Amino acid sequence: MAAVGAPARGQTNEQSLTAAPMATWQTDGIVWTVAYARGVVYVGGEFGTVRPPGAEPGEDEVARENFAAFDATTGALLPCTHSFSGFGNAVRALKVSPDGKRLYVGGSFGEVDDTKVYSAVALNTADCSLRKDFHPGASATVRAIETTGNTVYLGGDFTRISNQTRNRIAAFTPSGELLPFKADVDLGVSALLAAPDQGKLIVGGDFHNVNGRAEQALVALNPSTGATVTSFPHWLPQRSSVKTLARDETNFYLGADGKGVGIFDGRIAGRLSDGRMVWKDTCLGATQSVLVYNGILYSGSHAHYCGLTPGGFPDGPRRHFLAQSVRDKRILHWFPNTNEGLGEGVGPRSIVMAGGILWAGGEFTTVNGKPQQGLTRFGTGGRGSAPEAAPRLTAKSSGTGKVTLTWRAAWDRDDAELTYRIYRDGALVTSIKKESVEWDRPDMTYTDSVTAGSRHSYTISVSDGVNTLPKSPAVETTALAAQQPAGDL
Ligand SMILES: [Ca+2]
Repeated sequence: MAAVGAPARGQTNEQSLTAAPMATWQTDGIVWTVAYARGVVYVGGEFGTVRPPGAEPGEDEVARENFAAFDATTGALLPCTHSFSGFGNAVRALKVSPDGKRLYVGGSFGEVDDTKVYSAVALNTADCSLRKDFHPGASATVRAIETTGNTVYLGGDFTRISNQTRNRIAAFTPSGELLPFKADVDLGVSALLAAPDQGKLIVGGDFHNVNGRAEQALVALNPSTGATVTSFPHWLPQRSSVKTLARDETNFYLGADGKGVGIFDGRIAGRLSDGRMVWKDTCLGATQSVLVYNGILYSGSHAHYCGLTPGGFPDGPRRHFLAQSVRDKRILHWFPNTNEGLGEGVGPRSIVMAGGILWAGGEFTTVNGKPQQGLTRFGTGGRGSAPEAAPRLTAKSSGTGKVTLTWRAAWDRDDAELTYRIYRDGALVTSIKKESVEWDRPDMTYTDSVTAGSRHSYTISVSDGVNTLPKSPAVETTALAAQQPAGDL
């Protein structure tokens, strides 16, 4: 079906995600973070209720205070619930331990149910119970969590945690004891990525200085001591911050959010081993979340200009999801979309792969133009997304017994190549394949041969191979009659 995952447009990959959203519960507010463990998707944010797929705001709502859990496959709401309240009333970060047994929760809150806590706790995924041992107590918002088997890193805006000074980053044992790890970061930490195999903890955020040295929004620290291991000079301009980090075996990937002129909003791939840049795209439209899956870098952003990136698009409408080849940053043919929605209006905030299904949470209130708030998901299989913008035919005789039909190519969210079928008086006369994208819909033409002077009715349909749009309204025309040779009287 879709070309996502293929090395180039036009080739297919059965494992590709479609751009057709699966039925998903909704929230009545912003989703900041999504995480996956053992068949369950956990969702955190700023909301008070969730409601079933298709329900309008206020309809069939179920109370869930800033935290909810769903079956990753069926999408069903699960009974796992805790109420996160107080302070900023927000869950901003969720992270599952490598063994899937613990879910770490960070944000800005002062209570979980009736327990006083300060902006970071842990749950047991087996029974959703609140752990009694992990209560670090942060002085301000926790925005990022990362965990290896034996260390839990918290990043955010805090300057004190567990009654000790820690400037915006701290490390704990899984049972909540503060570790000696210490780094001085001058502004907020938004993203953490552990690479213990490389002796690194990669840190992203709004900062300009780490451990007394200029470091713009990105630095790699020693995972035990917090000492600076790798700097990334000139990777990011002053007004860009790193919002999100992900990795595969050899590379790490960041997504950036810039403000003002001359900023960087796109994604960078770097080598974990030596910190060398592998590629950088220059799309504009801030990136909020990235993940790597089967050789594809998925991102949530509001990209509106990707003109200098292979497969990219000229300045225009905002596209809130992208899929790129991890090898060469090429933008692949997968274009589901959301609107901007609530809050800052940036669309998706967080994406996670959950058993082969991509879950996305954010500020949006529509997906592919239809009402759907806060959450959505995309899987493999099914029928995929139907072509958009059904073509309309124009028919004109172009010579004796000739009728030339013209139309503009349609486009499809998860298929580059579409098939156009032309019907004359209800009978198929030709079938033409053509690649298109939303921003490049070529004019197409077909010349039919008929009896000179005859009149015919034409229609066109477009198909992605699975979904076929209804035939267009008919257009009628009369082919020119045989011309009299000049002077033949
Ligand atoms: Ca399709």
